[in-house]
Amino acid sequence: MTVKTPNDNPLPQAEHEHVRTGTSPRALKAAFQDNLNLVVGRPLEISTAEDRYHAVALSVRDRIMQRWIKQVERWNGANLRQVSYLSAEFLMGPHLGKEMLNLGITEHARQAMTELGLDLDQFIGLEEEPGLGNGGLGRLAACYLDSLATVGYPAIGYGIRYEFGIFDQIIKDGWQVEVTDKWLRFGNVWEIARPHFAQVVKLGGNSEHYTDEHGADRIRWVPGRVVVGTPYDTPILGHGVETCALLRLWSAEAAQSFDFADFNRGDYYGAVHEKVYSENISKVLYPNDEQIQGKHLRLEQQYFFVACSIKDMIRLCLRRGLPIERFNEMYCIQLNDTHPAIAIAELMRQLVDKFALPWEQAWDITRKSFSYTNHTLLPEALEKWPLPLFSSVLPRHLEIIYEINHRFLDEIRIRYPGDEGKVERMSIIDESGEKYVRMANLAVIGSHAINGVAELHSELVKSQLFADFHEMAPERFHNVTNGVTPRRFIALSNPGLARLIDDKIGDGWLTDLDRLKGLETYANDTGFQQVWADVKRDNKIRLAKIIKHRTGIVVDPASLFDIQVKRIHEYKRQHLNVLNIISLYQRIKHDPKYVGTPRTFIFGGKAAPGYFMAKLIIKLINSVSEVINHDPQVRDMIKVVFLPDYNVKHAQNIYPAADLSEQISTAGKEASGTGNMKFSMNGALTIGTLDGANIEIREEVGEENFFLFGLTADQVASLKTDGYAPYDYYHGDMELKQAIDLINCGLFSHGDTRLFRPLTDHLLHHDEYLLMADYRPYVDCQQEVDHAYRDPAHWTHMSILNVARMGKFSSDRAIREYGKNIWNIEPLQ
Ligand code: NBG
Repeated sequence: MTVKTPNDNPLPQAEHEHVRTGTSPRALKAAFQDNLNLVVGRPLEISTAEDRYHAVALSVRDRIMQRWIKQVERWNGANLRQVSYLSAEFLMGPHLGKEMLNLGITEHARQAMTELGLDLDQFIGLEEEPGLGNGGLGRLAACYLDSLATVGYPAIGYGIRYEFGIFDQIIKDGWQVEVTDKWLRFGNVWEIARPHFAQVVKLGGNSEHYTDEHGADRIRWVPGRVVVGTPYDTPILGHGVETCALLRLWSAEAAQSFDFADFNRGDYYGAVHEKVYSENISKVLYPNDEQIQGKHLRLEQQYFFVACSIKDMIRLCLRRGLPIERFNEMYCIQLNDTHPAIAIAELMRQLVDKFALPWEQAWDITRKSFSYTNHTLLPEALEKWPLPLFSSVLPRHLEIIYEINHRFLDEIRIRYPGDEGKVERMSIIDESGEKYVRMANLAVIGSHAINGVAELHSELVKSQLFADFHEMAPERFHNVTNGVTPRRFIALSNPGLARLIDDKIGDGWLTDLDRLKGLETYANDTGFQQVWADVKRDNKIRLAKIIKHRTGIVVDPASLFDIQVKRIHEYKRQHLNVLNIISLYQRIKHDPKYVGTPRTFIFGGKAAPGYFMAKLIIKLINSVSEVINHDPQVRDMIKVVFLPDYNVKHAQNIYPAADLSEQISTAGKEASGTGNMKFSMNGALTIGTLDGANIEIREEVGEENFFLFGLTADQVASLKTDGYAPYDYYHGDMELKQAIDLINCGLFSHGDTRLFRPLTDHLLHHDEYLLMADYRPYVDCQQEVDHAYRDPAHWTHMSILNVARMGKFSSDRAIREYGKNIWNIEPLQ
């Protein structure tokens, strides 16, 4: 078994039996009963399932805390450089199952529950999803914490404890409806509040000059108001090790002193208002894919968590006895996209205003501390703040940014005399129209290392997005291809597959994913192929039940499960998938003798609440689903399912059941993708473009084991410059024309010919993401998939090879690359 049983550990018997920390079934049973009675305060007989979940979770938490305590001692002992991973999002997924897996106690816990007549899996299923992220970026941060802990780098993930995470999605009449996510409703057993480490954060106001006690001219920030950030800590245990990472999330509260002042003046309601206003800062996660430019609260949110985190680092640095001048020896601060980029100005403010370091020295410390990961090239996703808004929230930071910019642009003018175009492009301040602060430029200028998240993306970062910066300092640009944790996405999600792999190549692969290579030898072994296919079939049966339960749709587990789950966005092209489905539908309708591979098309994903087109795509999927699933002539050949509320918890049932993974973004638009890795690790084959990490996945698994189609990033670019005419494709391809016409004639909208017009009109006249151009190659490639699936032995062979060759995509590899190339740090022993 992968899951090392605690009996493998050379622990004295007494430790296995200890109620708070022991890992034997007996100890776990006693712990559960203790926690249920003494902490939850309920007798077993009348306790609810939630009570019992709490008792199990508390028992697991005790065992993590025991390891965490040792970890703190280790950190404090050694003068180690520590990673501070600053991220506005951490999409952790439910903890219980994963923590038990990493502790290696799942089977013992299950036995303990069974002896009490209880079902462990029911409790695992009950946990609320802590949805503190939108999608890939937040989930990546969570995978990286798991790997930081497993590899053994000292690390803290700093973020925001949103009261409301990503909304829950329900589907009404085919439309997405957003419901607030109340993940904290029943409390959160995994976190511990640390009010004694709370930090005060200033906002608004102005800056002023003053003379200090040595007669020097100094500047200070006189805030308009202050809020308090309280940290909530969740230790994240690594797999099969004793090391943990820490997730420290800040929650905003009103500053007491302000309240009292108002109370004394008798302004009770004013004080309450202030409290509510302050708490709003960490109230809700903002969606991505939506313009955030004008959102005052979002800027406050970003600054809030960054200021708390930088102060926390300074506190720890000084506590360790290091002078502030050595801050960068203790910390490498990773900016997960530009959301926390204001940290650069904040550290400068602390060093210059508070610690009175000379500017040059402060800048040197700052640049040595920071590195920045870019996660997107989409221009609309690049953060910039209108100057008036910025200066109203962060007046002192704006001055600091001006100073950084002024010095930087002087350098540019010396290096490139007369090139004012360059100066304009590289400036932190966008002055082309209304003035903005460009956070990406600040991040690049203030970091010693900048990286993209897949090879192609990193190349485009260098050649397009930051071409001027790259030309000036190429050595600062890196690539670290994303990775995902195989603990959650293989072992926990797909225990059947994990067991099968263990049986063949032994354990150890979960923390050394390259060992999966050992499976290659068996790719042609018919016996092995059979058990491999059995595991897949069982997973499909499991998903079919979930689909039935959640949508009422009955699907055939023997059909090809063709799955596209991810955020809904035009560049990800869920509607290209739909066009293929409609064409297939047409073909079956028109040809009574049609033979093809029966397929179940499964979609899942949320659309940003303000993103009209994405919401219309969801409606289209559901409308097509309704018509096709009810048509007796086709419904045995194709089914279309939209699974609502795609999140980490649901994803764990989806990846293992996929035969085909849809990764069909317009080349050059998907920075990396990580779902593509999770599917492939679970034995799905990919149909995809040469985009993001698809390219590297294809390189690894072999081009013969990957269904490739579509324009390359270069071809996309030249087609656009040469003048792209989507209409020509429509007229040149009968099937495409029919598919679009069918949508427009109201077949999928009860005769409403206008409903989907915004979508089809956009495709015919603009088609920014080149669906029309990629339609034919995509549809043809889907035909190849059809043929391939009809040879089960060969399909399984390809599936095995996909898994066997996924070693590169472990987040452990990615984290080691960061450690070596960007952070220059050593793991704890
Ligand atoms: C996303 C990209 C994905 C990538 C993840 C993680 C943002 C801004 N970017 O392609 O779209 O896999 O980041 O790097 O969410």
